Amino acid sequence: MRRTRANPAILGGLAVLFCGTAGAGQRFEPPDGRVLHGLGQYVALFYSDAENWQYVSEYEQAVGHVPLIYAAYRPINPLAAVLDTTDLQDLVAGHGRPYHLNLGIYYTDPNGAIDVAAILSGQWDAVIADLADEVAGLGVPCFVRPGFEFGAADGVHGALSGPEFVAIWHHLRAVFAARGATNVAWVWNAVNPASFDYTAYYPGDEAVDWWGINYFTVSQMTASEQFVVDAAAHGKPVMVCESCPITGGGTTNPDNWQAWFVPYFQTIARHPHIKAFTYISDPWDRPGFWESWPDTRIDANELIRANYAAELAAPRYVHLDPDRPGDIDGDGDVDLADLAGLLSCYGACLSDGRYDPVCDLDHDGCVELADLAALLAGYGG
Ligand SMILES: [Ca+2]
Ligand SMILES: [Ca+2]
Repeated sequence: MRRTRANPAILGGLAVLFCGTAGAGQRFEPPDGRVLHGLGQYVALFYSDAENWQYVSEYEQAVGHVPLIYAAYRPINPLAAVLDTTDLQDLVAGHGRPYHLNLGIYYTDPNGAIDVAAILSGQWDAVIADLADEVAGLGVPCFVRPGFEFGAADGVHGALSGPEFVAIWHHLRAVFAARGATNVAWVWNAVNPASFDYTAYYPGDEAVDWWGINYFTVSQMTASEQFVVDAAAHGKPVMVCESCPITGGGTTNPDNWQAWFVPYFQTIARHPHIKAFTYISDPWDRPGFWESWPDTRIDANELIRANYAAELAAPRYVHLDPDRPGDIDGDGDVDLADLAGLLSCYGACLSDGRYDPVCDLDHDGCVELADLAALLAGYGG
């Protein structure tokens, strides 16, 4: 392996030549043509820890790949925070997988109310600072989505006005910045954005890294088209933050492959700037949980499982597989274009805007010689 002995300083120089091939967009944005594979969701109030990891294991076995991103939630309302037992460190480090986090941050108290004045006057800052410290200590990319599902009347944070939402957003960012939480991409996550003026809720291009959208029905995919198109106009990649079929029997009905999954993956393919998705593979109908929604576990029906696994076998999807090949651009081979892609983020770690999880082949938080060696080991393949 003659090439693996190359001097890192020389490689740094080469990286300048190839600058812009990968890692050149928003925080943790993969190269064009790649889509980050995510799974949801960890809800401590609904499942025991053991039950949750059973679902994760079953999903990974059914799909044949480990998702790169795993979704969880965290309240910052002091009245609700004491009820939440989600252990973020355990999520990313306790199961042999350094999952990247898709973290929904919610503001509501146990009665669904949000005390905006308390947030903006700093009364929640201790909780926010604790969360920022926790996130900073995780050592993995964290896609945080504060106040997710804002604006829409049926959204989790639908009670907030645009100015309130924006003010809280900037307040959170300031506390995170003060605590040195730099391993964060800020995701502006809407649901049903055609039902309200979402522009009134926009914190601004400088304060947002990704736009986010949730798809539970096909009509939501259709009605959210303008929002997705607008993201591209702002130069932002889009994450599908929460998604699964909640009509027609979920994944227990094989007809939902054509009815829901086909338009779902067509939507992702039609918009190349949709660069991440999180599929929620959950038994929603389990007694005591979200009983009116169906089972959406990907292995509930064999036809859906097989088709979903075949879709995710395409090289454009980015997994957390331990033996991930060095196909940085996701075109099915490992060649000079992939070497150029990796070199464009060579030397970058999590706090560096050039860091790209696609290039970090060994998932240790930095793009270094070990990643280059892994790429070269499969070069020409
Ligand atoms: Ca390639
Ligand atoms: Ca690495």
